[in-house]
Amino acid sequence: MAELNLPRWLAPALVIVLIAGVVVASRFLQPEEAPALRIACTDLRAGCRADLAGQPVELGVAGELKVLTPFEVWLKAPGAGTAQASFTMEGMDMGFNLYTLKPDATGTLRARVTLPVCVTGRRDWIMTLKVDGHALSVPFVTQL
Ligand SMILES: [Cu+2]
Repeated sequence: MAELNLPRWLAPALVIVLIAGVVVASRFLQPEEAPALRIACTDLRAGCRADLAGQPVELGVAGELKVLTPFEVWLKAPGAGTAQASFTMEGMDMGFNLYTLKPDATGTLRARVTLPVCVTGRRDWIMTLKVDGHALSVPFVTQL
């Protein structure tokens, strides 16, 4: 069996190249996201304006903000590509939920959402809207 006569530095160099490759690849696979911009919206049903990455957007809900009752999330974000909504509670994972907003005839992005009941009885939610990689979060409280 022929013995490979490789230079001593080759193995460590390959390890370094491999690590660098993994680091670069993970950046592309999981791009670092800026933390969601938290906005206050006193009445989501009336709608609110916000600034998302320098672009003015309008958002709100239509229907009753109640758990187990479908309501609609709407977003007016001119020029936006993809938008998704998800719902959590502060310090509490409320299970996987992700809604893709689809444009209606006028270009308003909409999704029909149904929230689950919180096992602890809490009603304080945080809606996070992701628009083209920028996130906006809006706390709200569901009705009884
Ligand atoms: Cu909860």
